[in-house]
Amino acid sequence: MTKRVFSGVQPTGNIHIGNYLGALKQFVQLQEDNECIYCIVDMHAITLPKDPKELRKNILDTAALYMAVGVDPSRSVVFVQSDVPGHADLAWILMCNAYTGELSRMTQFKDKNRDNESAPMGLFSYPVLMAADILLYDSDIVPVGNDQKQHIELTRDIAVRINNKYGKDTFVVPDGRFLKEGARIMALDDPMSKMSKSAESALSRISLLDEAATVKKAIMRSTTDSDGEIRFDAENKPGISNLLTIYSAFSGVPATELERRYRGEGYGAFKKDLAEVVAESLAPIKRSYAEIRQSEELIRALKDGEERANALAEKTMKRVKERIGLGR
Ligand code: AQP
Repeated sequence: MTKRVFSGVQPTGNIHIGNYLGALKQFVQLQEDNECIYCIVDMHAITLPKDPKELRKNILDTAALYMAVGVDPSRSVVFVQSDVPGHADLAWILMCNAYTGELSRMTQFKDKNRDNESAPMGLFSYPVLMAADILLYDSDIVPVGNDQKQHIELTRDIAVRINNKYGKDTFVVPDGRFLKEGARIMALDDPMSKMSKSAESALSRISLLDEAATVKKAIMRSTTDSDGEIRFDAENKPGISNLLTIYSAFSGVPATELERRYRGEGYGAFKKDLAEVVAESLAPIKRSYAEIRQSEELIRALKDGEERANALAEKTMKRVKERIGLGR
């Protein structure tokens, strides 16, 4: 049975292989048999200050990257979040049904806020906006990386809470979809932290548009350990295990087979091959991105996506407002 799929990425620049392997790769696979809605979540990007010109450029860059990795706007709805007023509308309704206690427990808020009393309210409440993004489209499945597990749980909790109050079919209760491999790619220079767009060191990540030389530099300098054995052991050998995950995800060769292939080889040879595998996988994405980013088709696709997304969102908002008693 066809399912409704929703997901999004923030247009905060530097879309990296973690975003790709955890989320974007799933976007492409899922469009084969599902009705997919993929959003560039620009309203999430302003929870921390952003240069307006850069933000607008990043929105188009992100949309072009969606298409460059294989998201097809003639099959999937591809649009920009702020083009659909329903997201903010629904977020307010959900906020009135979310608890400050549960939001205070969100680890991403705790990580970014670090007890700062002048942290923007948006940084505190954005998980509710994310819940609105998902519930607005009656989504069944949300393909995301592991770092979003807590937010998906919150979305489910809020949906169930509102369904209990206003009728059980007010919202579809969605499920997260996390890949076995690639759901949590770690930083190359610190395999105990997840790879992130906003990390200060550029050597911590590989961005999808990086040149082959940059990819090689980041991989060759990545943190490993001193025992020299190429073996998957996330707990005791997080660096080499992360590299094995990346190698396996890009090449399709299971980690156990890679362990066998590289038995007795040094980390240097392994890293050199991995750099080639990653650079070769990124090359067609980069080529396709360069074409799409300049084409009129990009703007046309986003305009079409805006219309299709608004039509779906308006239907949900009408139902939800009726249930809650809003309007005349
Ligand atoms: N390291 C990761 N491994 C696997 N998946 C990841 N995702 C993020 N980092 C990893 C997944 O990518 C999708 C888009 O993420 P996002 O743009 O919404 O922001 P994020 O999760 O906050 O990602 P970043 O890269 O760490 O950004 P910043 O530094 O701006 O906070 C999501 O599905 C996410 O799970």
